[in-house]
Amino acid sequence: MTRKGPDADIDESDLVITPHMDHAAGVPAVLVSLQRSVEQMGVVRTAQTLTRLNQRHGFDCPGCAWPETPGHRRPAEFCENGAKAVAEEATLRRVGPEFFAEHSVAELATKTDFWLGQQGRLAEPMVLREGATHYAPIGWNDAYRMIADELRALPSPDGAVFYTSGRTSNEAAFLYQLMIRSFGTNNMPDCSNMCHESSGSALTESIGIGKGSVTVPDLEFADLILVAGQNPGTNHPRMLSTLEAAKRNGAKIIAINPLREAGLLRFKDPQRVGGVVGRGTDIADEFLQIRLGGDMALFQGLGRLLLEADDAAPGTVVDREFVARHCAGFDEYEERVRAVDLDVVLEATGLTSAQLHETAAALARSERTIACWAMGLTQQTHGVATIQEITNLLLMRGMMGKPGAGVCPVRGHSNVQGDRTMGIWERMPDAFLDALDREFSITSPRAHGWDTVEAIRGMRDGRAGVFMAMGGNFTRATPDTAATEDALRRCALTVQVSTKLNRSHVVTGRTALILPTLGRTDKDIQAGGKQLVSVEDSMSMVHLSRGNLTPVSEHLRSEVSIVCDLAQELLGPGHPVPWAAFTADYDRIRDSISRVVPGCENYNERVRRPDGFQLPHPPRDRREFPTRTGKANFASNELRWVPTPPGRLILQTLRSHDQYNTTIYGLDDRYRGVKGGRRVIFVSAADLAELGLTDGAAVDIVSEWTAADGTVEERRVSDFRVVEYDTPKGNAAAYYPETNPLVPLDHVAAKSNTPVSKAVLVRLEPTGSR
Ligand SMILES: Nc1nc2c(c(=O)[nH]1)N[C@H]1C(S)=C(S)[C@@H](COP(=O)(O)OP(=O)(O)OC[C@H]3O[C@@H](n4cnc5c(=O)[nH]c(N)nc54)[C@H](O)[C@@H]3O)O[C@H]1N2
Ligand SMILES: Nc1nc2c(c(=O)[nH]1)N[C@H]1C(S)=C(S)[C@@H](COP(=O)(O)OP(=O)(O)OC[C@H]3O[C@@H](n4cnc5c(=O)[nH]c(N)nc54)[C@H](O)[C@@H]3O)O[C@H]1N2
Ligand SMILES: [Mo]
Repeated sequence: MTRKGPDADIDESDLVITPHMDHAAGVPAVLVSLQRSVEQMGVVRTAQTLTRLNQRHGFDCPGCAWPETPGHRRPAEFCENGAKAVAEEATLRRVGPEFFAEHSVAELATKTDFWLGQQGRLAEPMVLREGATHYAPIGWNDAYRMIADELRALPSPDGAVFYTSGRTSNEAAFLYQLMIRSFGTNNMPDCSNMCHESSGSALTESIGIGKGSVTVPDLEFADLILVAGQNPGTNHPRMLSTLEAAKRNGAKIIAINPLREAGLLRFKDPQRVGGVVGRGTDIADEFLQIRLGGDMALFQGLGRLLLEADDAAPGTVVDREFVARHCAGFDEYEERVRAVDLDVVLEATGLTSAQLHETAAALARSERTIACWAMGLTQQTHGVATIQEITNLLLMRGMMGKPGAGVCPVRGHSNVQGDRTMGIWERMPDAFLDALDREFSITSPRAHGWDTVEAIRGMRDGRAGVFMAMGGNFTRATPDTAATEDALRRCALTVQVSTKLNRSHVVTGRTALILPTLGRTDKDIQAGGKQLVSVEDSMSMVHLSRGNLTPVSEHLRSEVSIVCDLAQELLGPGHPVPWAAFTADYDRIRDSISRVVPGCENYNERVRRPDGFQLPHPPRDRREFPTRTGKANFASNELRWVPTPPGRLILQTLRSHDQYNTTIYGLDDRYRGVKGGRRVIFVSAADLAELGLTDGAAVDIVSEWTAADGTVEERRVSDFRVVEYDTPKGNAAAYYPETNPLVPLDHVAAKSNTPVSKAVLVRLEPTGSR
């Protein structure tokens, strides 16, 4: 199917299913990059953007948070999906006042996420007044006044919710949290709550810092790399070049995933001759096709086998010196995993005993192990414990704070990690708030605020009246779509600072504002001249990003300027923060960051070095563990896994190859062989036979959730096509965000409160059978 123009919407009858592929990238990746870029931006802008993407004097890719290779960037330091992310942002299509005059909000609400996104860049500030059917233009100053008035009218600052997505620059994020805390609340949910919060919670308890401990050179030096719960071929394609380099250096790679994702099997690097004409590089040496939610059992089982291997040859497996010097809690951990029943592990994981023993042997042999993971581990009820178990394995082997070894949570949004560093968190530590207060002579609130799930509850229950989002698509990204939409509709005012049209603009409070902003690719000129922003990647490297495109509309404002102007309106002229000076010259913001944010000393100078600078990470740098015990903690967790009840399936909700979260780039999930549609559910042949369904059948997916009071709640999405697929029996997969209505708001991970998007209990009913 060729791609349709912006006016076409999805027609699911165009769906074509072909066998899924056994390799990622190759020549088609280059062709798709160019085709999508030219379609959206034309030839000139395509050349202007792709040559500067991820280059030292260019801009940081608005796609994923995978780092550039320090020192030796390649001429094309981007991937197919990075090119799509850029095309999507740098598109020449525009959504201006004429568009909103033509389409009522009610009509827009019937459109798919794909159609909404394809309309183009938001071009002017717009308001939806109470009772109105259409958005109308509004001046920037009037918009700021409207927000400030609504915020001040709240009974308490805690009646406001300020969301952040992960594309916001460090400078904008720092000022946004400063404005919010000056106003008086910590209600700062962010996309991270739905993403790597489980990694942050787990690692903070285990090693004292919630970030990864490795760099790209570490990965290239490792001799064993685990890639668990992650689909890098689609979501972090540049990681495949790193994995390929590691393989060339002799590393073994073990993939742990219910789906045999193409990028985990083989990579054909389109920038190398061998990748174009040759067979490419095999990525995974072992593929553990695990059952959904079985990872905790796997890691505990491996823990037991490693201890037994050490019994057989004492001192060869457990790094006794590291454990004695740097760790706490080993005895309790040891006692627990020795008692793990390996039959239960096999049942929970669906793996064979041979696979388990071979993996344990590889871990025991390895001198430099790295564990990488993403949403397959974090978005699970026991995600925090699972990540602690994988960390336990590394600690036992002393795989922390030495070259080629450590933990590697692979972040999502390009600056989600930086936003946290800059203070976007509902639970920022007091030391940070103290420094903020000292720098600006303000008094930040100390009571913790709401995360994403709590914010939805707060709005639903009438405890919040104003919702503001710095980017993202809260309506669609969050679980339990019906509950979230209802919650937002109860607000007096919803405000979206956005680049592109999405569903959060059409499911609104009684009054709604759209504030169009510059993106990463756009030139940002302020009173003090051309401005630069900075970002932090998944490996704690902080560097500059310089947009160079002429914005598609003169009405766009930078996120920094939006925050500063709103803050002045909201906080009044006598406020001690120099908002106007900050907008004029972002160096001034960075000067403040250097005094407030730990590790950012001398920020302006260091961020201008060729590859920027790396933030400190005590376990990585010095084998120091700033935990409560002052040591790396072996966590001891009761084994949990997710059995599939009879007649039911456990559903994971995941990304296709042609989307960025809620932004649908196109309808070609190429590697999985799904084209022309998105309403599909992948089910194993064994389950189809057992459930009496056939490939191609139309089904409703019904989720079942037992609430705290014992009642069973049902949620339903209709008319999904069954696709027979290679996934473990008892498991199924379908795309996010179409299946978000199925994820119960209260189904969250222990400790991190992350929605459990990868283990939804469902049954399938033939569509129309009710
Ligand atoms: N092109 C593109 N790039 C992106 C994004 C995008 O949407 N598009 N999103 C960005 C963001 S915000 C994020 S967070 C990342 C997401 O990156 P990923 O985490 O790779 O994204 P998902 O599509 O959710 O894929 C989850 C993977 O985990 C596997 N999995 C699911 N459940 C389990 C389980 O229980 N155990 C194991 N071992 N595996 C499991 C799935 O089969 C799938 O391969 O990507 C970022 N990059
Ligand atoms: N069921 C299910 N739900 C999930 C997930 C899942 O795997 N399954 N994944 C979760 C994860 S990992 C994440 S991170 C969240 C993502 O949640 P979000 O970050 O809220 O969602 P996005 O789809 O990335 O947001 C896209 C919108 O961001 C705006 N935007 C893009 N660039 C910029 C910019 O530079 N500035 C501003 N101001 N706006 C911009 C555009 O208007 C665009 O429409 O979703 C979560 N939800
Ligand atoms: Mo994410």
